[in-house]
Formats: sequence, structure tokens, C-alpha cells
Amino acid sequence: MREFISIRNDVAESIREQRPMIALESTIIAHGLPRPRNVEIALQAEEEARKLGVVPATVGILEGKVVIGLTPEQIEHVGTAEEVLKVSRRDFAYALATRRLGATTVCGTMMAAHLAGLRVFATGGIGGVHRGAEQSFDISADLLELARTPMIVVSAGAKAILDLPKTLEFLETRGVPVIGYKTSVFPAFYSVESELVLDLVMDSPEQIAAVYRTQRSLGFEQGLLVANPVPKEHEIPRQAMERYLGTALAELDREGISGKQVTPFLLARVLELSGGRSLQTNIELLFNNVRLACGIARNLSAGHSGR
Ligand code: PSU
Ligand code: MN
Repeated sequence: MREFISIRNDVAESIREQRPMIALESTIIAHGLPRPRNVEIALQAEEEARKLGVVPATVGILEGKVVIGLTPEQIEHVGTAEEVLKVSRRDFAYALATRRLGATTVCGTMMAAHLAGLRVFATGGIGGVHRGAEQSFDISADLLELARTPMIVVSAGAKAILDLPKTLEFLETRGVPVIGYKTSVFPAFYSVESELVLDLVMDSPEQIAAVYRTQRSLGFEQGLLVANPVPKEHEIPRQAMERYLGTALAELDREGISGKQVTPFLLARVLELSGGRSLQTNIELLFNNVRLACGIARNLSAGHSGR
């Protein structure tokens, strides 16, 4: 395994000393956020963590290695290169064996970060069950990874481009706790609320860390999804979002886009349709998730290791 993993020095040191660390993904850099702001946003997300005394490790795949803790130059490379593979579990070995440049999704980042011994990961929104999945079978590998890899993933829920009820049903079936942070309603990424109720609600990082430790003590392999709503002042209200999505989904259909192009296409169209507003929302929710993830990471490293 060692031959495929490269861990940045300060990350390796933090792992040894059990200092607080969080993982960050690179698909949002390569395919999720618009260029050229993507690189600057990724670096700022890392800065948010450092300000809180937590070491950030952005994950990517370069020259046949999974890199845990990209350097700023490597982040720039992933954020500017023409061809970057979007790497989930399916693509992981292929990207390594062919030495392709790869950006890891929530799924790919969970796998890599867990291999390196990290426990907490902040992202924007997870992938899920797509609308029309009963026809297309399009279900993100993120959900299966949450069912099999013990990482805490802090997200602003899942985007309303997805079928949110089916996404929650899937997670329930696969035994993944979805914990609402200070909310009993599942957030819809750009919007604070969806119509879906969450049964598990907590209001401190300590409590979330305690659930994780308990899962690990019991030998459970699944992860844990934290649903952290975007701060109200930065949200795009649900009705406006539904309008943009109606348009974008119709275009998706018309242009016959499928597979892993679906998520990037819808994100880009929502950005255009919202007149650029969705970007600020996306940035704010990402930083908000980084801050909560740092609180959880600090808590975990202060207590027992949980591994
Ligand atoms: N949500 C976002 N931006 C993104 C993604 C999700 O707000 O860029 C990315 C994440 O990396 C997620 C992936 O893991 O999309 C899911 O893609 P798919 O639906 O193809 O599994
Ligand atoms: Mn898909």
C-alpha cells in the first residue's frame, strides 16, 4: 500500500502525534467550482482550518500516488489542468496504475483519507440518488462509501439536483447515521431546508465525536454524515432553486448528458441561472463545514483515538 500513498510531512507528523486534522476533496476544485476562482477558494478553505489549529489535507491523485495533503502548487495544478479524472472507488486503481491526474470525489477522498488514518472530512455536498434514478440507475458511489468506510463527513446535505427522499432512504437502509447539526430538517445544500425531517439531531461537536467513537468501539465500519445547513443569510431559497433546477434538468435531458458529467453540468447551469449567486453560497457553506469539521476533529484528538 505504501507504494501508492504519499503523505505531506506535516500531515504525517500530525497523524503520529494524533493532532487534529481534516481531509478535503479535490473534485470540487477540478470539476465543482468555476475556474479561475476554484484554486483560491480551495486554499482559503485550508486557511480556515489552520486558523482553528487544525491541519488540512486536501486529497488528490498525482503521478501514480494518492497524495494526502496537496501542496499549494499541486492544488493549482489540479485546478488548472485540462484533463483531470474524477475519481471514485471505481476509478481509483485505474488512476494510480495509469499515473493519470485525478481529483477525488467524496467517495475517493473518504477511501484515501481513511487509508492514511484521518477521521474527519469536510466537503460541500455529497452525491446521492439522482432524480429519475428508477430509470437511469444513477446513484452516487458516495453513498456506498459512507456505508463501508468509517469517516465523519461534514456536508450541507445533498443538492436539490438530487432526489433527496431517496438519498435519505438509501442511507437509512445502509445503516449510515445522518446527524442534523442544530437542525431537525435535512438541508438542501444551497437552501437551509428541505421538506425532509431528520431523526438524529445534535448541537455540539462533542456529541458527534461521541457517536463516532461509539460506532468504532462497536466495530461498525460505516461512516457518519453530518448535515450542517448553510448560514441563513447566504442561502438561495428553495423556490428560486427549484426554478433553476427545472430548467437545468430539462436541458440535461435534451442534451442526453449522463454518467459522471451529470453533477458538473447541473452545478455549472445553476451557477449561470442564478446569475453567479450560487457561487457565494457554495463558498460560505464549504467554509462553514470546514469550521464544524475542525471542531469535531479537535474533539476526537483530545479524547480517545477511537480506532
Ligand atoms: N457537490 C458539490 N460539488 C461537487 C460535488 C458534489 O457541491 O463538486 C462532487 C463531489 O466530489 C461528489 C461528487 O462526491 O460530485 C458526486 O459525483 P457523482 O454524482 O458523479 O457521484
Ligand atoms: Mn452518478
